[in-house]
Amino acid sequence: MEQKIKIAVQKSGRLYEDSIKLLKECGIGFSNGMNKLRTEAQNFPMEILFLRDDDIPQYVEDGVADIGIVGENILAETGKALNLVERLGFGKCRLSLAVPKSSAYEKLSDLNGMKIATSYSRVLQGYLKENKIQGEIHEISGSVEIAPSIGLADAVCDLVSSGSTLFANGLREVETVMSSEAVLVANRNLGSEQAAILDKLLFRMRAVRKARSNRYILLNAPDEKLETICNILPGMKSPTILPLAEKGWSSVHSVIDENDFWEITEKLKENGAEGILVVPIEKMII
Ligand code: PRT
Ligand code: ZN
Repeated sequence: MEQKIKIAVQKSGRLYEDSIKLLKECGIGFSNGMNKLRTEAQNFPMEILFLRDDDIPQYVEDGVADIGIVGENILAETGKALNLVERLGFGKCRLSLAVPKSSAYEKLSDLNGMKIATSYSRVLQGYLKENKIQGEIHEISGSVEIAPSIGLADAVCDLVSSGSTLFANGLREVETVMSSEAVLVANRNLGSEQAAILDKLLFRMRAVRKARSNRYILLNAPDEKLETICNILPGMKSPTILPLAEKGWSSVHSVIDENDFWEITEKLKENGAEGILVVPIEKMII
């Protein structure tokens, strides 16, 4: 029988859509109808298991799944022995400490003696120990943000992305305990066939992610400005230069990082570039 890799992804929730989108952009076709617990890819040796995020590290450690997509916060909290294969750039958030707005909190040592409510007691315990703080941890499984207002705790340690939940509950974010994003994890003892499939998957994931953060740029430039313009453009190797029908002008093509987009296009314009076009890239193999 053909060997497959089993990947565990979140069944529903904040990581679900981006996980599915990433697999689909890797060219992996599968149906993921409601309430399905597992499905087989049609054109890639992969079986997809849909699970609660909290259970994913355990399943991967036990080898029920070979690999999984999970938040670093969950990985750290479950403390399972897994390989972190790749950061995936979505599901970004931070695990932070927050206190009521009225609190006199100024510095970390003010946490000494405080009751802190959290669902992340392992991570918090490590953080307090590292910083030599004696805090009292109250493990609760949900709605951590209401703990101070009902008198259950003096502070909370919870996940934050926009910060609006903390704000709505009259809390002030004071320290970041850890930053987190979705990561691809793998069992430490993958079979050689699964390891080879994982390599293929990684190759595709990197091509997809690289393409997402890059743009293809085309512009026209007078020939006497070509050298300056080529120096502004990073390019994969060097820009492509094609002569235009109009004498003394060339078309220049290159790839730029999305983050440098405005800076680069401004410089290009200042240096005589015209007709600048920027287009998305679907896949990028380098
Ligand atoms: O059902 P299952 O157990 O699988 O899902 P879940 O409900 O436990 O997790 P889910 O879907 O809420 O989150 C999955 C993962 O998404 C987390 O483990 C994080 O890695 C990541 N993530 C990214 C977040 C957030 N951003 C986030 N904002 N997880 C939770 N939140 C919470 C936050 O704690 C706050 O209460 O969302 C609320 C809104 O955040 P603000 O700061 O934008 O107001
Ligand atoms: Zn969960």
